[in-house]
Amino acid sequence: MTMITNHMPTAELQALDAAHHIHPFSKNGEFETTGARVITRADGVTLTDSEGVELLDAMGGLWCVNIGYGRHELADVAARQMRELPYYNSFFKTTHVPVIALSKRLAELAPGDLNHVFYASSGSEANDTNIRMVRTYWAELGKPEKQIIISRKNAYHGSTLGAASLGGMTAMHAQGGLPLPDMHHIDQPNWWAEGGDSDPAEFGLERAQQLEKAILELGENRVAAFIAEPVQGAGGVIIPPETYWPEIQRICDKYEILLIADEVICGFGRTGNWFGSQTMGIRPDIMTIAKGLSSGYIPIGGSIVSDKVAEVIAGCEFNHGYTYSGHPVAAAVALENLRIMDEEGIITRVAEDTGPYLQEKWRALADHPLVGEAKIVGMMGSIAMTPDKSTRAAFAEPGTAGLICRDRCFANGLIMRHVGDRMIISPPLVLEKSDIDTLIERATKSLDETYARLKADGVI
Ligand code: PXG
Repeated sequence: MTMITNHMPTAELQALDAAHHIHPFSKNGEFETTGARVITRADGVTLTDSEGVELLDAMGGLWCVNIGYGRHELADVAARQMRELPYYNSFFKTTHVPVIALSKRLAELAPGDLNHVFYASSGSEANDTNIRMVRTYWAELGKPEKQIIISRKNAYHGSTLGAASLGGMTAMHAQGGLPLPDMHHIDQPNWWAEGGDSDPAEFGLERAQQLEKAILELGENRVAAFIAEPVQGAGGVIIPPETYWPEIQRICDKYEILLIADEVICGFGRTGNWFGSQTMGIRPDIMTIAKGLSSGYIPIGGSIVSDKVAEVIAGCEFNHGYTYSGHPVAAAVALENLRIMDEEGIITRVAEDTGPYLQEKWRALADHPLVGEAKIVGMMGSIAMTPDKSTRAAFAEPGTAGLICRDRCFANGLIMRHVGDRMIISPPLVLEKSDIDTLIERATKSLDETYARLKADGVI
């Protein structure tokens, strides 16, 4: 058998990849002609590919490498834990030290009475847990008809059947017979794209009040929970108007609807606090966590649950769990990641130092002729590209500018993702000021080149 290594020619690796590997969210047939980029190593905020090209990773992998690449402490902890206790479960009245320690730490970090953790290996699985948990909660309270979960159009909550049903992505619902029953989606608070002539504050209120309308229409006795990200990530980093979240909280309180904050992206420092719920001033009953919990070094996710919900669930046998719920190696690595975040003051830097530095430079991108709005909270930002700033016009063919800009970014040594014609960043939180200068310089160059190309093509 041939050993496949980093030293093989790129074309050979690409051919093997195209022959045997099905990529997520991709048109896999294309890899036969174009070949996927082979990433071979990473350190700090920089990736290296098989051709030796270095890329500044302004997406932190997939919004997850919060402490940056190359932290050997995590590898050491994983190796130590694998030697001591590589696996055991917590199904049959057993537990282990890494899961005890991580749960205690998460209870300390999470706001309010969010003191209990149910583990999964990903955000999708954790959201599936949430669906079953909130429905079980109401059933245990004698209200089994409270089944409906309200979410938002264009939301992303994962790819399993349950999580993709919670999500509001039409392209996902179109495949595989989704959504599951008793899922309802209201509009997202995306003022830039959908606000028309309205004032952002009024628009935020209107979008939040859609929740109240939905509860009244569907029946208060039928609605179990509302789920949303504090700031929509994969939907395009949509930072809601300031009026939005207080109104949502008021409505959840008034109708006693459980509030699930999906913190898979916003959690663990991304918005300048441990959790996005703190930044947005909300009091969720459940928080979904994953990604930054381990900085992506190992798969782990979960649901942090309030005393109120946990007490009810504790009264029944909750018939739910994964082989890898609270996996000892994943728990130990996550705990080490949290130690590093805490001891190195990484979140304080996002809140008070490098965060504001990035924010100022990012917002200044709004002066570019192609950029309509440039928004950012903590270290998650987006810019909306438009053919006409004054009318907030969309491109005739959505994604025209986004695709060109994404490719220009790659060519200029920057990984910045596009969602339609929005460009988004979610870099490692350990970005230095010099990295931020490089990021902005490369982003500006890529925007200039995109603008020139759109002009040459007669699109603008
Ligand atoms: N909730 C949110 C808010 C997410 O962003 C999930 C749940 C699901 O997590 P898992 O671990 O099951 O993937 C996510 C994941 C993208 C992209 O291209 C975003 C995600 C995943 C893959 C791609 O923006 N977010």
